[in-house]
Amino acid sequence: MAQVVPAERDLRRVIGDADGSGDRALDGPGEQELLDLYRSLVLLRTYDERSVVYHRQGRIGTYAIFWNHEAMQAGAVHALEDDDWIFPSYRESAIGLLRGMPPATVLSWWRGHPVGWWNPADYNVASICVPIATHVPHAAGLAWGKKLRGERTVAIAFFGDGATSEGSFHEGANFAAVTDAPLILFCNNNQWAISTPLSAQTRAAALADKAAGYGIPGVRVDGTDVLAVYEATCEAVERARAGEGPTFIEALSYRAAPHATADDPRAYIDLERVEEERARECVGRYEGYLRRAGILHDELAESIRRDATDAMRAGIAAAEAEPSADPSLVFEHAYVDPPTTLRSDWEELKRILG
Ligand SMILES: Cc1ncc(C[n+]2csc(CCOP(=O)(O)OP(=O)(O)O)c2C)c(N)n1
Ligand SMILES: [Mg+2]
Repeated sequence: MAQVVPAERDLRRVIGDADGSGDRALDGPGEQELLDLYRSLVLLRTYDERSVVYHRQGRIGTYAIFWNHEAMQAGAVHALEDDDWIFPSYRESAIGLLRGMPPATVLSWWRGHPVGWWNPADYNVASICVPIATHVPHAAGLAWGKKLRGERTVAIAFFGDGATSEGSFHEGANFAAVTDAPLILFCNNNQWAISTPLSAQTRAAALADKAAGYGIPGVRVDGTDVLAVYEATCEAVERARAGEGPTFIEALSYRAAPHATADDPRAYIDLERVEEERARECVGRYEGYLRRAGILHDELAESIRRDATDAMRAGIAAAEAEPSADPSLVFEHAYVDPPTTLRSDWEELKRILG
């Protein structure tokens, strides 16, 4: 049984300040792996920034922005093997790109087109979960199942600070704990659930302290430090593969962009705090670390950015080249006997579409 204590107050860090003080070297990854991690960060950042533009141009629908969450996503995924399962929320919509999913697929999802719904088994990436926390029990069940079959696969579920107040989170966490399921509960604590601040969400001093209630370890990391996230997730993966059960990771940041393209946070957020967070955003922090270590230089950074931009250009072109979806799909497959209102809605839509 793992020793369970309240989570550390100090956030784990590997990347130091801009002057390099506090930089730490990691044992595991070599230069190539460190650059691969940078490539992933840039790909996610480019995906996110382009998506906001595509939304403003009317080319995708409402979009959940993940600007400055890239370090949590890339850091955690790089600690996994390809057989391991990822359960994303809407905030991690593009995480499949790190498993080779084409940008066109995720863009199609945000366009509401059926080709955006991939087969989870193709990438070991579950469907994007929009209801808060309902994927936590799914991830716990998958992880337990893998364990029962004697496989070494682990699963990771990403969710927000707000999700820790949901019943599904508690059920999933408890279930995973009592079955010693190889699960990583990864909490993106950006301190906001749309306009609800963390202070109105919980009386816990730290979200990671909730882990003690399930008898599992809770770890706190700086969510904008991709290497701290990577290191903490590697340790959680190791525990899970060793049969020691789940770990709760709280990655702390401050949401520096609107919740989604339909949100205007100026009405509720601390704008000064947003500016501070933007000044220490995660891609720039890691870029500084790599430059100080002599691993990254202008030309290489430029070519990595260009590759990501090209991938996005090709992605939106491919998504827009898809033939329009059949609108009847919206009405099918939910009911054996559709209610009369649904039938009349469909008749009306057909009339409008001519
Ligand atoms: C079960 C459920 N209740 C309410 C909502 C509406 N909703 C969408 S996003 C959101 C905030 C979630 O915040 P958090 O868990 O912190 O994740 P973040 O968006 O900050 O990544 C809410 C309440 C929902 N999607 N599902
Ligand atoms: Mg949140």
